[in-house]
Amino acid sequence: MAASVANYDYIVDWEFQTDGLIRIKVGLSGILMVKGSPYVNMNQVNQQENLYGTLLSENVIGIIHDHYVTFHLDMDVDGTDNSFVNVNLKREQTSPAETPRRSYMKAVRNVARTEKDAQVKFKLYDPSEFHVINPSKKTRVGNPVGYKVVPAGTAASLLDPEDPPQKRGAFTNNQIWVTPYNQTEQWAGGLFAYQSQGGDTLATWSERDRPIENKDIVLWYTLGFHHVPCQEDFPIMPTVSSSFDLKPVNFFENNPILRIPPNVEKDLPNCKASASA
Ligand SMILES: *[C@@H]1O[C@H](CO)[C@@H](O)[C@H](O)[C@H]1NC(C)=O
Ligand SMILES: [Cu+2]
Repeated sequence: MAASVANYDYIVDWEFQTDGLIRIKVGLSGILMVKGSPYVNMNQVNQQENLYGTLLSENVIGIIHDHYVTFHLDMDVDGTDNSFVNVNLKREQTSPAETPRRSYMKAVRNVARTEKDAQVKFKLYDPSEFHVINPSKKTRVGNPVGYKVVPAGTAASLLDPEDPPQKRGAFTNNQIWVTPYNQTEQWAGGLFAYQSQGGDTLATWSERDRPIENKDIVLWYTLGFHHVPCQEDFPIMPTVSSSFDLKPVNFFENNPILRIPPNVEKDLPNCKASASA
């Protein structure tokens, strides 16, 4: 799907792979937001002066900004009643003289009971996996079936939380949120985003801290991009892309692509130029 939103085009691809992985890709292209400037060359700009952007061409500055795309993922893993599990990786310290090793790793599973347990900010040095499981469906060896959200490149807002645009866009305050399914809570920015003072956003809904364990839940994932424009972005931008994955985690009994027949030419869509001639 391609959505034209103001000066940008957002290309959203959903790839359904044979191993059960779903890759969601977002590509940004379009025309930069620019401001006019008296400058025609950087040698006119005083060292002390901040342009809040980049001089892209004579008298044209591309301003620094960011982009957020929030996904409303109405997860139903093997049924509607699911739980969100933060699988937190921790360092385990060994005792002195026990072993030459000093440390190893363990995974601590925290099942989110209410909405506030599922407000997630990403931290490289306190890593987690983010699983959506069906607690009442188990594999042969007894693991709950699940799918995990696997983040890739993303960005978090630098604005002051009380800044009006940030209150309006408060759904970017966390990268992951989980809410109980509610038909009227469909758009992260609320129903009237342009007039909003932040009273009807994902952030205000989540503050109600409703129960989300073993319920019909919605996982919200926000993909962000900071954009410091450069000359190559002008006058029209080459595509900037990022993605995230939904990946099976103990959903299948073993690797699901084993023993599936290989693709042969007759199975593939016929896209040859000669076919349409
Ligand atoms: C559903 O969402 C609307 C809008 O946020 C809210 O007024 C209502 O209380 C919610 N219902 C439940 C059961 O949480
Ligand atoms: Cu941009």
